[in-house]
Amino acid sequence: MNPELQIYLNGELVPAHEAKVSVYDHGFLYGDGVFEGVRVYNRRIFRHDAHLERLYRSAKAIWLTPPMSMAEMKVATEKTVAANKIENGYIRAIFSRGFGDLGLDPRKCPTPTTVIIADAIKLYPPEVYEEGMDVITVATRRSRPDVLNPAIKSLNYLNNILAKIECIRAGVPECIMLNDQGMVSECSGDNIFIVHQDLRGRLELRTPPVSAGILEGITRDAVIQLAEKLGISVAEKDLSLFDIYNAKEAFLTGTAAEVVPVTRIDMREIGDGKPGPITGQLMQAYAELRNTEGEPVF
Ligand code: PXG
Repeated sequence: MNPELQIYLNGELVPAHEAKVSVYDHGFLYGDGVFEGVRVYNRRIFRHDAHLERLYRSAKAIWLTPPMSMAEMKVATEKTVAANKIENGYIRAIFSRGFGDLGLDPRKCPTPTTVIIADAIKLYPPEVYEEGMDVITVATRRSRPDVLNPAIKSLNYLNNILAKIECIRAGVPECIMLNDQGMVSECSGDNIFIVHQDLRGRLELRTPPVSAGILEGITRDAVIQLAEKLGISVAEKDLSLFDIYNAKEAFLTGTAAEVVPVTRIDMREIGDGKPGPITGQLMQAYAELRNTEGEPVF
């Protein structure tokens, strides 16, 4: 923690060491709340509106009424980024259910807690982007949408954390999670894409649909948009392990990871074991997009 940082907490900017939330906050007691992770590039907040939309959709899904409008949240976030002079960094925005009592009943929490942190970001090492990442599938299944929908970016990330612990223990930085049907859903904190080649040699970029039980990633959406612009055919399709082991290329997308090539899955080489050309094209297109899209906020 950088003690110099100014944290937005319930309407005020406070020094990081004073930014404290009650142990009776249901975000802490039950993981009852929602959040967003957003990037700042060149003083621009990348796809801020899309992140705000998703934050408010997540809140609606858990019956949480944010204490401010989306427009007010946007201004508060921009103020926090500007106050900390974050030219390139990461924003964490949180609405938790708020201070309540020890029971589950959210009616005992009169006001949601709002937190906005704008800070530096820790990235994967550059080798991963040059040589590709090694990932595994883990035993932990992604939560079923009818039990706890992965489309909700809730503070309850235990499903993802259990998967993350499995891959860390196996010595790799990310993992593929299957859904209850045994199909590929997503990674612990990233979405997944493959380049599929059919029997006639035609290439298609494929990613699991939202119905596979995933978070509808903002980076995923930006990459789909870029692929369409570049004339690469894209399809949201259910993927099996067979499909991903036989992919010509694979990569992950996420706010923190951006576009990261995957060259090994479950100890199988993907394609020729090197980041592929379509992945390279999309990595470059994404890098250009993120540096130029939007307006500086300070
Ligand atoms: N799936 C899951 C489960 C995520 O949490 C993504 C996909 C990618 O979505 P975006 O919108 O970022 O393209 C996420 C988001 C971290 C970290 O520290 C990762 C996320 C969120 C918060 C922290 O690795 N990933």
